[in-house]
Amino acid sequence: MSKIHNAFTVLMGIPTPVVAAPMAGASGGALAAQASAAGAFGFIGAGYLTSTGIQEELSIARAQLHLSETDTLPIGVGYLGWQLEKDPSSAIDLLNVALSNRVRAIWLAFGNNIGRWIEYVRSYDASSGRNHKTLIFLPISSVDAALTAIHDWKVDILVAQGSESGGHGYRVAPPLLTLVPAVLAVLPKEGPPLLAAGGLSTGGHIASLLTLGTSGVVLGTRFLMTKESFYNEVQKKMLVAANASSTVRTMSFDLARGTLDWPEGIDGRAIYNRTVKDIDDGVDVEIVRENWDKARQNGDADRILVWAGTGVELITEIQSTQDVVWELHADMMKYLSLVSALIAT
Ligand SMILES: Cc1cc2nc3c(=O)[nH]c(=O)nc-3n(C[C@H](O)[C@H](O)[C@H](O)COP(=O)(O)O)c2cc1C
Ligand SMILES: *[C@@H]1O[C@H](CO)[C@@H](O)[C@H](O)[C@H]1NC(C)=O
Ligand SMILES: CC(=O)N[C@H]1CO[C@H](CO)[C@@H](O)[C@@H]1O
Repeated sequence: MSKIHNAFTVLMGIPTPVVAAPMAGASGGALAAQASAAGAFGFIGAGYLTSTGIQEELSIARAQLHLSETDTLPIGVGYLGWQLEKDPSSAIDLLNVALSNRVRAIWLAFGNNIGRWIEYVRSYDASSGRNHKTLIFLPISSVDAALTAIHDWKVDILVAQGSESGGHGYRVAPPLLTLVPAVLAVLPKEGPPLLAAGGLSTGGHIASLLTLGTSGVVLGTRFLMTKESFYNEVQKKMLVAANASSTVRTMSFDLARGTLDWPEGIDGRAIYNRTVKDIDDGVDVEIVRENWDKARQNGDADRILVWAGTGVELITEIQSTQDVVWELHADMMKYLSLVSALIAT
């Protein structure tokens, strides 16, 4: 199999410049392990998990990858900054689970104090007897945020997250085709590698983002639509049926489920349904909350929460994670050769 050779794939030691995004409540050890086993790089979404829950997912990944207790784990763990910031002493426990498992990478997002967690990861790696570097992935949605990540925090991999993205992100994020060139214009020659996230579903998408100058891509929604994701049958059915007009950026579901500690300026892209309509129509939040909770127990598509990016329209089946990575790789290669064949000599 031919592979992609660039700063990102060389740094990670992988053939396919694709990352399966950390997805709170959706990506666990099986999804992460299968993505990495197929030649991409997978993340566990630690989001709302306890340290015991994170350890369970890491053990699943370790078993599926046939690795011993002391081997480096070729997957990452993604944390929500605001969850860590709720209780800094348990935050250390949450981070230590991943660090003591020697994961290859940690993803930090959506906090007011991200620099503090980056410093903690670096100090853990610097402790005596440890011979392991944990790569720091950081999503950004503006040039200002990119400059802080590059110069103040010296992150290892930068992720440009466009407004097309499923799940949480910055309400005022520009579309990817605007954000990526703007960030590339301020990116120093010596890195960090830049990845693109948001609305990407196909190998053609990946080829076009590589052509634009990124070193790889991050896909969430495409991996949500796999056998390994934690979404249930009703949610997966909704994803299969959804089109590009089905998603909206909203705070309705956070209001309904009571997750309101996100930093300023964040909302999330999800499939539009009655929960969104009720909030837009000014229905009392307590009533929306009760209805949402009932719907969640009954699997009622008219009100449940399904995060999804705009690229959801293009995917109409649930596949295994490995099949998704292989298909993306083969299609990406096909598009890249088509593009190079355009040049007349
Ligand atoms: C169900 C779901 C959960 C997500 N959870 C997280 C998370 O915990 N942390 C995070 O930084 N991003 C999270 N994201 C956003 C992803 O990191 C990524 O930026 C996004 O999925 C890319 O857009 P796409 O879904 O259109 O591929 C989530 C996305 C989805 C769809
Ligand atoms: C897209 O899906 C929405 C429901 O999510 C539906 O109302 C609309 O008709 C669909 N559009 C097309 C072109 O299929
Ligand atoms: C009011 C409204 O738009 N309801 C929609 C909620 O989502 C389901 C599943 O996608 C649709 O079938 C409803 O029409």
